[in-house]
Amino acid sequence: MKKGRLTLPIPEAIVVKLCVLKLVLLSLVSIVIGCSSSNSANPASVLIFSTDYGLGVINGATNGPDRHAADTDDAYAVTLALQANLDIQGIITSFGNNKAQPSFESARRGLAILGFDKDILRIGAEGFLDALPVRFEPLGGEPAVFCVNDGVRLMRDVLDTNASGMVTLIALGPFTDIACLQRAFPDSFNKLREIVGLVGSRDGKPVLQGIDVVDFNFAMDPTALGLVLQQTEVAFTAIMFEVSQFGILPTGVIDYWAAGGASLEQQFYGQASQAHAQYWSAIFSQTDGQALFDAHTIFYLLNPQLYMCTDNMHGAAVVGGYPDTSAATTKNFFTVTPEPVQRPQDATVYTGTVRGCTSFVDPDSVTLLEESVQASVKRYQGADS
Ligand SMILES: [Ca+2]
Repeated sequence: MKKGRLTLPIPEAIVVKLCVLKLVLLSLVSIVIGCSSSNSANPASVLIFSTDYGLGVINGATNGPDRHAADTDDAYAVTLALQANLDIQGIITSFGNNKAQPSFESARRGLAILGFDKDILRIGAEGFLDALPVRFEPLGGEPAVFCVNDGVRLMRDVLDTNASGMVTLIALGPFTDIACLQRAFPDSFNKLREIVGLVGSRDGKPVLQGIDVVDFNFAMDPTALGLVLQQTEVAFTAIMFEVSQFGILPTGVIDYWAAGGASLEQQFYGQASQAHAQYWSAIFSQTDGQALFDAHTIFYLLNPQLYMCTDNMHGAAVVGGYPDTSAATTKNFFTVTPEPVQRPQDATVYTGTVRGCTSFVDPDSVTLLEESVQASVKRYQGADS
């Protein structure tokens, strides 16, 4: 049974996200080696990030209304990909951890300090699909679908200029733009090699350190996830809560970086990570620092052998109401199970087949993830170096 439901003095604080459950407090400040890109399952692949990047955004979390800082884990997924010299051709920022525009600015800053200045940042969805029931009269080749934006168009262009099966889409935020891509440009969408998303749990009701939390990337736009789930052309790997809850960027490292660290890059990433880490540490007493959960997607891409994954699992997105990020009131649940589960009658249910990753093969992999993230904050050297 679940126990210890979060009761905090401010109502919005109940909105918490999938996060870490590492019981061992890490205080080492040592800089350690990262994982080698030679472990990559497909080092030649092209990446697109769909992300609610929030590094350094210190207020307006959860798409605006919450006063606290935005999550910073998306940034560490990107630094892991840069460290491995993966070919990133699109970074689409959406609502989620914050609004889409601040998310874009956050990503621009986070990449600029690393010396990454490719023109691949675009603004994506400002809100969940059902909130924007606008359609257009057809215009030539333009789709009549309401959701298309600069981010979706860049995703289409990247897919259209690369060979089929070359592009992997890393889903780190609400699935709104991904669902839009599938709706508006299905031929482009179907060229995807794979979607690797930070989403899903076995029972759809994750509990972290005794606190009920929500599957944030699903909860922000349940219908969008459902639409992506039910399509059958593109493989979908879900890095699930059961494993993504592990791994942390310790407060000791963040504070060391913020005080100057070993480089200007570390200093910025430390300073930009402090506010959310402090918010997080105040809620989850068994950990101290920033949860790394989005970073798991790239760590998985680079080190698939470290994850326990099962093909052909049954995904079911139960959508019983509007998007709701409160674990206490939500009627939306995304389950990934070896066998089909009972579906409620009073909800829309989207189903599909996914590869579900639920644990590490070795507990030491958590440490390797943490070390890799810490080592990844450094000046970008370019994909050809
Ligand atoms: Ca995210």
